[in-house]
Amino acid sequence: MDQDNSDWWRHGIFYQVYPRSFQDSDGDGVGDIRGIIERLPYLVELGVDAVWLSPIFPSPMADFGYDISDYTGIDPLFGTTEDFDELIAAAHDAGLKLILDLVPNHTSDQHPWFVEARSSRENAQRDWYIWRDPAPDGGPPNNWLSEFGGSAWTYDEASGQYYYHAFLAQQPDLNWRNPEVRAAIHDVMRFWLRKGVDGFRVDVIWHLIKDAEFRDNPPNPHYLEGRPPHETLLTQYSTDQPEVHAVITEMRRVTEEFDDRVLIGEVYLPLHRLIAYYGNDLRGAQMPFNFALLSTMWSARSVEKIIADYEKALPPGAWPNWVLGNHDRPRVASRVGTAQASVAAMLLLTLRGTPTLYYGDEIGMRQVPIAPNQVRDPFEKNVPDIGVGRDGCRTPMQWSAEPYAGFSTVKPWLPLARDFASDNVASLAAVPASILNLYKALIALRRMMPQLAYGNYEPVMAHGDVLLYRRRSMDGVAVIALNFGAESTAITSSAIGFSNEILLSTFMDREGEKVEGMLDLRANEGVILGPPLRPA
Ligand code: TEU
Repeated sequence: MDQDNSDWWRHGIFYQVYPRSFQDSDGDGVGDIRGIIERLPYLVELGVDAVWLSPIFPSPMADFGYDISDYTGIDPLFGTTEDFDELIAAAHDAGLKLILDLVPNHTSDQHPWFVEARSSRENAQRDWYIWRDPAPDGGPPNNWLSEFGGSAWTYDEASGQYYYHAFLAQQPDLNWRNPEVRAAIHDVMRFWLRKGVDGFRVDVIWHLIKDAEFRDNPPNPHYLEGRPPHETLLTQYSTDQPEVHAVITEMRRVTEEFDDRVLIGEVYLPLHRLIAYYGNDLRGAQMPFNFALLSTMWSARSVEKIIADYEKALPPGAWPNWVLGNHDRPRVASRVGTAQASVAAMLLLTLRGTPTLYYGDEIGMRQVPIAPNQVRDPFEKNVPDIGVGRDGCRTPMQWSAEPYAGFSTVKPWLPLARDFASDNVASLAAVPASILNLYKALIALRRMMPQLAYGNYEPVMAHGDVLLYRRRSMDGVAVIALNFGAESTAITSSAIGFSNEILLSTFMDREGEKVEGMLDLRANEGVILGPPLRPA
């Protein structure tokens, strides 16, 4: 199938780099841009197409870069503007697209815009943020809660008003009802797009517009004891307002002033609300992130249901996408277990829709235990001891058995996994059936078989621990059989449909095996079947 270049994000495989933890090049224990440049050959070898960087802009780092004080600069911790320009050029030379994190919902409280806005009620930029008078009792203007603990309103003594922050008090929300704010962020987008950036992952895009009347949020009847306190309320009035879609369409238009760019939206919402983020006539985000796999029960049946519901809910023409991990959620290898991490990899890379990999998942990195005195995440600091900490999934990439895992020459900002001496890129690359080599093989197969990238998704069955589906296009059919269980099992070939051979097993030892009559699956095994591949 011929695809023009504008389609790259549909067939491409995305890879999220958390810059603080990818590669330190200057010996300060924190990853940086030059480190990423050094590691581009690794990403090329892995076979991914696009790299998304979590924020690298100047920031007081109260939320590790999601509190930006200058949208068009580079934080010295990560390098210089020249380093960044070199990164874009090197990525493009290597055939990789580069996606930046756009954080338009809030700035740092140190951003000059907020410093201005805060300076007085009369300041011309006052309305760039969300200011409200105190309630009659002097308390916050309404009951909205910060995701990171406590009220979402902070009182500003000097001007006698509260400002709104969905996250930390150091992250005041911008007022997206103000056209000047929109124009300012559009210019930020143009600044990076002109430099050649291939698109944005837009942080908390469903938060941008809040209720015009600032009504109280209702209680959450499904609140579970032990969950973070902000979940005691629904976010009915503080997020996901109908007017947000016009705002996103404007952002989309800005990306379309340039060729072949992509807009990805971070959206944590139930499916029926999520799909609205494709926009009317698909004029919203091309890819509102689909996080369903992050929170599902890991069983054949619940995963099949997620796929079926998502496929059914997608608006006509909307392109699907799938995510197994990110810098906010526990590592997939810890959620589903090491044995199932390979099955999860095969699932991610054989589903219909663009996959986004999270750095380190390809070497099976697990949550790293964080001792109380090692906690860096402000969420964990503000809402301690209930397991919300995000440090454990943000630990340094394990490159080799060298000191500090080849990530740095000094003690890194977060602890390394204790098993890094055995579980690292260098050692796993040398083990033929390692998870790293499985990822490479899956990515290569997806590239060789257009039906895996573009084919229809056809459910076959979810029975016991087995999930079976087909991907079909004009190029042919692929059958995927995944065993979610720790026992071996067998599937009759009538379920598979036709005689095939095994193209790849998660154990990487059955390629070329003919399947007639029965397909045996070992415990925790997944296989891809199809017509024999013609040698390239
Ligand atoms: O995350 C938004 C978001 O939904 C998180 O608040 C999530 O619920 C939380 O991390 C618990 O898993 C984005 C960024 O990805 C996150 O790193 C930032 O801290 C947050 O926005 C604020 O910018």
